[in-house]
Amino acid sequence: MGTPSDGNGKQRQREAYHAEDPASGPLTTDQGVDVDHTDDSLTVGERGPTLMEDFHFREKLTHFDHERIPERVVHARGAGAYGYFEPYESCAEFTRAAFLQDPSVRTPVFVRFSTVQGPRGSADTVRDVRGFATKFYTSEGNYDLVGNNFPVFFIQDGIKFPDFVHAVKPEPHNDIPTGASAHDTLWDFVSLQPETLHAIMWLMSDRAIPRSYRMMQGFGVHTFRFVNAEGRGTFVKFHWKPKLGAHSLVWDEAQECQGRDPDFNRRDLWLAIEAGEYPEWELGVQLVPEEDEFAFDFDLLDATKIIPEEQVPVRPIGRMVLDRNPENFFAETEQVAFHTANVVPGIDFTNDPLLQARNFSYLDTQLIRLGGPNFAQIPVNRPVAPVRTNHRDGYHQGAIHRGTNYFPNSLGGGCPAHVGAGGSAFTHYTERVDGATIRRRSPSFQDHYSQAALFWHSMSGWEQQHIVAAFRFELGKVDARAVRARTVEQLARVNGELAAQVARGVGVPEPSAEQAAQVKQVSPALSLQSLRGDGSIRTRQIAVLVADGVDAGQLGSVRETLAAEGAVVEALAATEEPVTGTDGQSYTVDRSLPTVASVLYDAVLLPGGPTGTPAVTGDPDAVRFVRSAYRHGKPIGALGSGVGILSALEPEGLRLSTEFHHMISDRGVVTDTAPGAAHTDFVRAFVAAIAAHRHWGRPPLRC
Ligand code: HDD
Repeated sequence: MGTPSDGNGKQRQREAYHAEDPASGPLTTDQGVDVDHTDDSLTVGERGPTLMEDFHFREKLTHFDHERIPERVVHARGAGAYGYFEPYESCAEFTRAAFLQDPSVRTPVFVRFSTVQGPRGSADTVRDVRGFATKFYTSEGNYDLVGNNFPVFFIQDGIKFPDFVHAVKPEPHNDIPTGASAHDTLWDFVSLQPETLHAIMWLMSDRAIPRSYRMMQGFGVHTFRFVNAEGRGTFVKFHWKPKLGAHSLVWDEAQECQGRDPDFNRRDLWLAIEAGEYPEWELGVQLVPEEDEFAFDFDLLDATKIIPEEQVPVRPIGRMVLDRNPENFFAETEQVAFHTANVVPGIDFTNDPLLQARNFSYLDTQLIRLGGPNFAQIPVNRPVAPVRTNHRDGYHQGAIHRGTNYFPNSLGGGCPAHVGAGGSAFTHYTERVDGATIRRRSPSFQDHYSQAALFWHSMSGWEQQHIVAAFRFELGKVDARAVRARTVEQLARVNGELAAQVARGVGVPEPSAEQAAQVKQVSPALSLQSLRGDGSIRTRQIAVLVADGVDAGQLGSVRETLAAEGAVVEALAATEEPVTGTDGQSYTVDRSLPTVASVLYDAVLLPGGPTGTPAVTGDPDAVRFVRSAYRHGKPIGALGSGVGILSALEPEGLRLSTEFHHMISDRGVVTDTAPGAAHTDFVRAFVAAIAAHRHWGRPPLRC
């Protein structure tokens, strides 16, 4: 990597950083003076006043007092990781961007995932958009793709951003609610600003509660422009598709998870990378020739619209792998500074008014957040490309600049000089724009309902049910009845049945559905059902509930297969004492039931044996565990006596294995009462159930 001053600076900076690492030598002051004692301040006598001359005390406290910087006004809570991007083939036909030319070139990246509404200390599994921001350290300079896990945004023009953010953030009089959109001001805004509706449909869907950052899509949202070496432009939309598929939580589970493990998504990312299970996404692009700019029934410059994948297919162009956790959260994840205007030759903007506003806002915000104009010198923000500017001085200037600081100059040998025209320089795309100064939204931006309806109609039955439940939950938390009613009236313009169901749930009149948007075709690509990924169960967390008397043969066979498939299997028991199996051997317990909960796992296995699982002996934690997994649609495997606990819960109508019927798999509940080790067909069915993630349409439990 280069530095603003010279090529050796980076190395020096690194050395300095490590010299400051307290682990690598004796404790010193900021001035490098060794310290012999940091536990007691300097006082007059053992019980007397503290002395001003204790410079070590004063320095320590002063530094501590200034440890916090302003958190991001949005996307304050996040988690990041390093990795690399590599293209599948050259994209030279469409873009000259160097990092998209050669499949043998790996470009380093840093990615930060985030929630939007909550502060730094809020929980991970809130209902919210997730940020998906990628910094590519390319050979031509840094390129930032600052996207989200939704392909659309809530507003069309960035001048509305402060209004939208004020509305969704905690209310100003009491700073409530934290990390939630279920409150009056957001829904007041939504009910008055129908352009929000499409993104609101996404927010009410399960996309807003991802199971893992590793299992969610990312989108650049805006229409950007690729520019090739001949200067020809092509409109482009960016898509990240996770290799593991896109999977979500259910709302009840997400809420419990906020208490059980507020760091659920952050921990998941960290642990997967530590375990060498590197998350991977495929980068895809939708390309639209410039001459087709007006070929759609929406405006390509409108960030509240998608181009349905069935209309313009997503073309895979490369893959990104995250393979390294940061070493210091503050230095890297907190101080990383993304900016939509960080582009490289070959990638350019369009006149999307939301994007234009962002191109102002991101630089502006870093100036205060990171304390001045030199934040690009912070290691995580530094380009690998050499940096030579005439920018000087300012807070936190780390470079020792030499020579002249203006252009043109002769005294500095004319350096830094311009590169010649047509060379490696970024050249803004030449676009002719005519028009009178005007403060008015284009009529082509006015249809706010068609794509919200497209989304609704493209959902599977269970996804629609979850959306209705989410609207009922959110509006049910809104005190102002008029706001509830107005929102439902807006929903009636999306879909009559949706509006009616929500209206019934929140006790407002059912509006007429006459005005509902017509949908000519659906987009199956929008449903989570179409995003199953590679179908593997790698990194899924499987709980095995064990107790003394567990059938050792069954435990061993299923455990082995699950582990061989890449799943993470944990044995849970009433306490962390090892349990004794039917073979007389002792088996390790990974965690005790009171310290965990079903919401922290993807599936549960109940092995057999006379008293093989704690659920059989009526352990209330175990019974709650199984009940909760069942309600959340999670795969449950039960063998021998383990099946008994399921029958005791009386899922009326669900088919379970009996002595006459061996392995039975019904809506993700896989049971087998056959004696002996787990049979291959049981293991296969259980693995398939885990790969499918969740199972809907289960009958309720009677007990
Ligand atoms: Fe933004 C942060 C994504 C619209 C102004 N935004 C931020 C982050 C992401 C996004 C992922 C966190 C970056 C990080 O991890 O540090 N924002 C989006 C997307 C948008 C969008 C996908 C619409 C397509 N944003 C948007 C608008 C504005 C901003 C319209 C202002 C006009 N966003 C900001 C910001 C933030 C930010 C205030 C807060 C912290 C930061 O920039 O670095 O400038």
